[in-house]
Amino acid sequence: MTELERKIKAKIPGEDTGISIKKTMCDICTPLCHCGIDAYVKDGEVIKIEGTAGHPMNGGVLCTKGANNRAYIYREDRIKTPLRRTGERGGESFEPITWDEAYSEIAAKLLGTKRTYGANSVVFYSGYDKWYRFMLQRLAFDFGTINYGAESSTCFTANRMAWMTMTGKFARPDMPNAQLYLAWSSATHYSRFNVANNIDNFKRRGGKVIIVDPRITPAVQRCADLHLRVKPGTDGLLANCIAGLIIKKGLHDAEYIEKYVHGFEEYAQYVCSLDIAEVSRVTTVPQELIERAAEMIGTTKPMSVENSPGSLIHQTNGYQTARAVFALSVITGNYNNVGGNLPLDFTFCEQGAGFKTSDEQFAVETMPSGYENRVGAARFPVWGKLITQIQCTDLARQILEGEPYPLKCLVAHGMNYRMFPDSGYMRRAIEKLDFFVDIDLFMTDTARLADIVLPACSSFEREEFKVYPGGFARYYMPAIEPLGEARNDARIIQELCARLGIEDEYLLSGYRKCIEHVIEGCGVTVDELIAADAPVKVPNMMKFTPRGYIDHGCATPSGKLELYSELIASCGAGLEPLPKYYPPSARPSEEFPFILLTGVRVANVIHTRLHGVSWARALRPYPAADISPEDAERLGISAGDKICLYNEHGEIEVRANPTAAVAAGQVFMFHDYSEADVSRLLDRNALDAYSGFPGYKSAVCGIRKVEEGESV
Ligand SMILES: Nc1nc2c(c(=O)[nH]1)N[C@H]1C(S)=C(S)[C@@H](COP(=O)(O)OP(=O)(O)OC[C@H]3O[C@@H](n4cnc5c(=O)[nH]c(N)nc54)[C@H](O)[C@@H]3O)O[C@H]1N2
Ligand SMILES: Nc1nc2c(c(=O)[nH]1)N[C@H]1C(S)=C(S)[C@@H](COP(=O)(O)OP(=O)(O)OC[C@H]3O[C@@H](n4cnc5c(=O)[nH]c(N)nc54)[C@H](O)[C@@H]3O)O[C@H]1N2
Ligand code: SF4
Ligand SMILES: [Mo]
Repeated sequence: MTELERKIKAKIPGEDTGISIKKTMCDICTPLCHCGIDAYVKDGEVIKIEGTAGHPMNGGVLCTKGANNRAYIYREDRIKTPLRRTGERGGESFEPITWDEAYSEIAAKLLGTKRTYGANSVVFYSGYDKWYRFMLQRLAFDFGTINYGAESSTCFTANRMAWMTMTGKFARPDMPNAQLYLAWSSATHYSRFNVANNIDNFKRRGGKVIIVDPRITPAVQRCADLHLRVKPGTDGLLANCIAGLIIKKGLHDAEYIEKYVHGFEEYAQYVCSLDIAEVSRVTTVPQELIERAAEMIGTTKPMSVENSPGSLIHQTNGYQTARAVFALSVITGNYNNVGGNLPLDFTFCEQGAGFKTSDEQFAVETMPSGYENRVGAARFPVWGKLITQIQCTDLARQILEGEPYPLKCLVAHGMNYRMFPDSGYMRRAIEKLDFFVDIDLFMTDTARLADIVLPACSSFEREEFKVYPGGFARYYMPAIEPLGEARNDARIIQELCARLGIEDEYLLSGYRKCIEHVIEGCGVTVDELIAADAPVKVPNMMKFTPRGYIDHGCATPSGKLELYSELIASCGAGLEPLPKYYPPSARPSEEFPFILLTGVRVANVIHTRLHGVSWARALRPYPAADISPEDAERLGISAGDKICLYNEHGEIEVRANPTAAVAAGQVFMFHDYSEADVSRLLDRNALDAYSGFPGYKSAVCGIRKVEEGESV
């Protein structure tokens, strides 16, 4: 081997080896992370990746999922050209077409449908990716439809709604200045490694940590001073009971409450009426631990509270639970104070980077009239009042029933029907559509239902604006050319805008110009960000003054922090203005004795994205349900045995993974496996009446061992 061959084999960058390092980012998981990546590129191909050293998010590290980026972007089922379906919906028959043909067909169909059924019969949708959404929502509104929605109908937004109901804004924990961190559920070492780092650092500098989680998670093992191992779905009762104890002991902040809080008396009356012995029985948390939690929360100041983006609010009582949890920050006077929870004005894509962008305003500027009639807004009135999107958990119903008005076309960026409860129901709805366009990187089971499939780009193939905590902004340039004829979503939106004859000067001028517009006033330009080729500290940061927000009057109906919500009261009968507890929709029975928690995160996969990537798969080679060792023993089940999870909605075959992390009577099963789709076991009507969020964790099932030779 020559010296040069050796250097190429070692992937050493240089002119002689033809290997260069391009700075890009990982978008496999949430925009809360989007870690920096050094992509080693040779002949237009990524041959190696590393975390970017010194990056404000990941500082050189990649997580288990991010390490799969090469395999992910080069997944075998990448779509390389626009496709037109030629056979049955859901089948394999597609023919390649040109972009021009694809756009002509889409524009003709959308405009024709608009003429016949009205613009509202066309729905625009975004799956988990978020970076182009501010343009997509605007395109939908420009087109004239009120129906734009996203995966956010099931993710995080109910937390945002809970904070908004009480304070008028979202709030973030001020962990660097807190003494006590109350983590209402925490599996962040699997789901959000930046938050995991925050907890580890917090603990290292001597902070106290309370974690409320039914499982023993890595955060519990590493950091918890107190672990409340709550029965899933009973958290609202626990939080309210703790509030009652704080008030009864006089540990609440009476001066703060007097000045800033609306509805304290009604709230105090309710929470003080809860009987701790009964609460202990229902929640399974020992009485002395509930008392210790109340003592710690009432006396350790300042306290920051946080709940995870996808567990509490995946219960059918999740929104009220989140309100009950956040109320603890208010009654102790921690809200809007240093080390407590700080009101947050979002930076680009709902991030907390500390400077102001105008993307949310940009998205809704062209909103058509009649917006109150968007999908799901009447069925879930609190959602309808607070969130400027459709509630997608009502989408399949409206497509299938055509009530109150028909929905005929769906243009989706990254649709995944399996993410919805009773996933077959959403699949049937899509099958009924007159016209379905899916824009995705991969030929997924959902894309196979589409009339036209458009190939999208990965984060390595596009330019993208990103913000990071601490006031950082970054403008990534493509590391490689798009694969095949793939185009990035923002370009597709721009081109579709033109083909639909929409005169929107921003959308028509493209992504970069739109970003320039939404970061006006930040004190930095896109050109400067591109030239820096590294995260830049933005000059014009928002200022924080303790109690500054509440002193000027909150953006709530009363102008105060509302424990009694006037917004909910205005929604009419059946909804409760106090954050009162009600039990989750499903209760274990003799027939289905286990609580089934679907989608609780595991370290190696994320939604649909990595199930088919062999590296990721190797860590959990088959769909597996986590159960307690006691239950496994009782049922004669050993690790790796085939078991069947069943309930009245169906059954799936998985492998057993007994683990002491799980308490008896509970089953944890990750979602989106095509061969074992746990969302089929969910009730499509088990939805939170306030937020419309699905009860992904409010289900029950039975477990049966699958005998040799039997198939489920
Ligand atoms: N049972 C159960 N179901 C759940 C959950 C649960 O806990 N349990 N969690 C819910 C939550 S919190 C969420 S966020 C959702 C996940 O939401 P989903 O939208 O289901 O998430 P993904 O599968 O990651 O992405 C959807 C599609 O987008 C494609 N995609 C990736 N990048 C891009 C891109 O840049 N452009 C385009 N056009 N497409 C792209 C992917 O290939 C994929 O096919 O699932 C929800 N569903
Ligand atoms: N590896 C991986 N990471 C991900 C994702 C992924 O699919 N895979 N998805 C991303 C997305 S879209 C999201 S929304 C986030 C979600 O992020 P998280 O909300 O952190 O995720 P989960 O693991 O679903 O839930 C966290 C914890 O909630 C606990 N829990 C479940 N039900 C209850 C309950 O009723 N009460 C209490 N107190 N705790 C409960 C679980 O035991 C778990 O330990 O993760 C993101 N990160
Ligand atoms: S998947 Fe991992 S590496 Fe990628 S952005 Fe998320 S945390 Fe970072
Ligand atoms: Mo999510």
